[in-house]
Amino acid sequence: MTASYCFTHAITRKPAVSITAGLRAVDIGTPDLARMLAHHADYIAALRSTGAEVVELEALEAFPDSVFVEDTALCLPQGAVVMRPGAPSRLGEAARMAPHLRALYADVPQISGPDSFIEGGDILTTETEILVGRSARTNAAGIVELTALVKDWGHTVREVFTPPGVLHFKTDCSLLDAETILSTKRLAASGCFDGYKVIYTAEGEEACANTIRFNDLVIMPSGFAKTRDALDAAGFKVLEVGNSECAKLDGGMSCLSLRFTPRG
Ligand code: CIR
Repeated sequence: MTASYCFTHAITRKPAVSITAGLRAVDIGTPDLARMLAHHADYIAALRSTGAEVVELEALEAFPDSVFVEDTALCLPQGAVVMRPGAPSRLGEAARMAPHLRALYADVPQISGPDSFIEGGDILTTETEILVGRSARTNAAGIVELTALVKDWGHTVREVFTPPGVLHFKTDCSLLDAETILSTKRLAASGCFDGYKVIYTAEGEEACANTIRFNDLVIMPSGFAKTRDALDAAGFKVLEVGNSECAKLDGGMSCLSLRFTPRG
């Protein structure tokens, strides 16, 4: 059973021209749309190379950050939960994703409490657990609601914490296989991965913690040679994709897709 990283489907959304107005913690430059589109095409090709079906959605100009589709839903085999993003400019993205999930899933509940906020970037799903990091975007009410919605779906929801100053829980970690997590030292220090095997990002390469295990590949941002070599040495099949433009908006590999195997 490797449902946590073997997938038949992914959904992506084309970057909008308005991406230059995307949210960022620190302004380190305006993203170059042409370069971002080229990286995005490489990313989709990587997903498809594993045999998965990739649904490419049209750009949404009204939502500058809408390329980061991961934040709009949590997809499990039993159903997909539509999130309620905590960033006000992103709240409407979730409703734009819901019909595409309903086309593939029979069960698509949504987080609906007016005070509940939760973004997919704060959720790491393993074979048995759904770890949800409280953050500036995800609050306790959102986690309580999610817990109730997925209670019969076979995973335990565990609330964890996103380090201060870090956008999302998964900014600092990713699942590599059923028992192995790639993590920054600052995140793992909280003990949230006790019981899992942890591979640490190399010193100074914390920015590559957000990778994805997608079928046989670990897809990671290019430019982090020491961590890449460590993953390689650990036996993972690593593929690097350029991420310089999304990184200007605090986006990494997981943010760019929803990955799932719908059960119907
Ligand atoms: C944001 O601040 O919401 C976007 N600029 C980046 C979202 C990245 N998403 C993710 O890590 N799941």
